[in-house]
Amino acid sequence: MLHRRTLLLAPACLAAAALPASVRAHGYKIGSIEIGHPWSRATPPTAPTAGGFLKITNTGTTPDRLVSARSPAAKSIEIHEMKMDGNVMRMRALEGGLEIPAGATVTLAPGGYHLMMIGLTAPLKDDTKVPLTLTFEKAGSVDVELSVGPMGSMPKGH
Ligand SMILES: [Cu+2]
Repeated sequence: MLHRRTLLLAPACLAAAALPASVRAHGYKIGSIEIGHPWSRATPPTAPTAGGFLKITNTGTTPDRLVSARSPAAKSIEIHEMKMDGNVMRMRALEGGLEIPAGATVTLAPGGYHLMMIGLTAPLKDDTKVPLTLTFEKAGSVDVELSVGPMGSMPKGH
């Protein structure tokens, strides 16, 4: 009887062991839109802004558009583009949002497109999560969490 009980428990243990892996993958989905690994960086105590980075994939057959983002961690969030203007790097807000073409992945990363969290309510701390709501023109709104990494952290390749 004892042996049998052990066997019955095993699948539950396996399921529990598998859970952290899916949490680590850190992805979200709404309609045809998939959000991969949203992240940010810890900020110094007086920093007024922070960047938000993620991958957005449109698995559908029509284009969609990231139109807005909000978070309790910031007064407002703008969608920014970074571009070389001569030899000066400039940021500008994308007023109409960011288009996600059908079948494409758009990456928001340091040095390119990013979310600009403006008016932080508190400094972002390493190894915490920041709630974020993304709104797409067609797919609607999805709640995600930004994983906060160490100050100045960069994705591989930078
Ligand atoms: Cu910016």
